[in-house]
Amino acid sequence: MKKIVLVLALTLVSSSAFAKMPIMKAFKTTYPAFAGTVNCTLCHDADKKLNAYALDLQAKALDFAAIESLDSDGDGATNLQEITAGTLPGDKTSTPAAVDHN
Ligand SMILES: [Ca+2]
Repeated sequence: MKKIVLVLALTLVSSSAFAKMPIMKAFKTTYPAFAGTVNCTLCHDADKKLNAYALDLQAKALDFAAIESLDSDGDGATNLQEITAGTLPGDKTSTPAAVDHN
């Protein structure tokens, strides 16, 4: 029974990691100047669910350019403004200083 649980756990971890890699690689290819700033929080919230940016990206078949002008998280900055500022386009608490409402 332990072997089955271990195999299932490894399979879930592996498939989850593989699911992330193409998006991370595509982001780094699309925005090479900002490749060093990307991590899992680009597309996932604290509960590891897809955030608003990821859902918009998914709706546009992973076409980053198609959602650059959107404000996925509704914080007043476009997704492209967030990417170039190094903030998170799917997290409304992460906002470029120029549009920081706090
Ligand atoms: Ca944001």
